[in-house]
Amino acid sequence: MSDSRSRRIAAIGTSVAVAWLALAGAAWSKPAPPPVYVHMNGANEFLENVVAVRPGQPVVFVDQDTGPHTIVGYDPATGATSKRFDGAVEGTPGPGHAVHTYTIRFRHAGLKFYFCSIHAELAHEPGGVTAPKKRPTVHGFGDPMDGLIIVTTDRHLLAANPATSRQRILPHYFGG
Ligand SMILES: [Cu+2]
Repeated sequence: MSDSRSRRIAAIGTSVAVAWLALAGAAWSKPAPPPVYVHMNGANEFLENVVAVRPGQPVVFVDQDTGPHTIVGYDPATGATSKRFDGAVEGTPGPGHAVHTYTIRFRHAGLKFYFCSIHAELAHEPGGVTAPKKRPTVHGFGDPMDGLIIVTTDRHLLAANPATSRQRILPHYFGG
């Protein structure tokens, strides 16, 4: 191969690479949706117990309690717990300390039910439905520690999230 020909091929290769990087850059620079945050403290509840997210959008569970919690997906129709949606977070001493978080994303639209297995337990109910109940030994306000993530592209549902779900740390929600 002549020198000029290999230079030409190298030049073509370079411009293809530049074009590819420009395209890839455009794809990368498309802003990813910010996470939706769900907070926990000593009240043993998920503060934003129903939130909507887009497919692929991260849901970040933030433990601002001094104690640990788990986040376990389940199917109300079968009572089966999820192997993939199965998180755990440690507590934190309080403001100014690191918080532990658990992040999950869902690829497809749907309803993702979950509960904290430390503070709630699944119970079979009439009609074949399984639902979390507060563990009798646990402090709380009578409600089980559970929640629902609606995975959707519906902008009305997405706009209905509570304001606190846009904030990673809630300054006044530590302890409880
Ligand atoms: Cu809990």
